[in-house]
Amino acid sequence: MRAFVILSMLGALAPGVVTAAETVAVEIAGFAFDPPSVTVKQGTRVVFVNRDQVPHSVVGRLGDQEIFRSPEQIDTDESFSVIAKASGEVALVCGLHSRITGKIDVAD
Ligand SMILES: [Cu+2]
Repeated sequence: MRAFVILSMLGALAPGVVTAAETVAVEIAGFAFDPPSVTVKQGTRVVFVNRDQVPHSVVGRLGDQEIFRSPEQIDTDESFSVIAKASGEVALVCGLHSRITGKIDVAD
């Protein structure tokens, strides 16, 4: 089961209608997720925004399963969104810089 729905890529809406109850922003700035850890309710849209002058990407894993992956490069001031559809602790990592890590806790 996919725990997240990829809502948009680089600002373009994905096919299908997906509604989010709330939106939480996570920036990638100074080679770190900011905030590094967020707790959200199911149905929340999480928007990742790259504030660095180099590209980043975002990969989400639940346990050893990859549940979402952004385009290979999110450029400066571009964003990528997912909607949390299931509960659990999602580990985040930049696909280009493995030292950039974070977490989304999706509460029931
Ligand atoms: Cu990166």
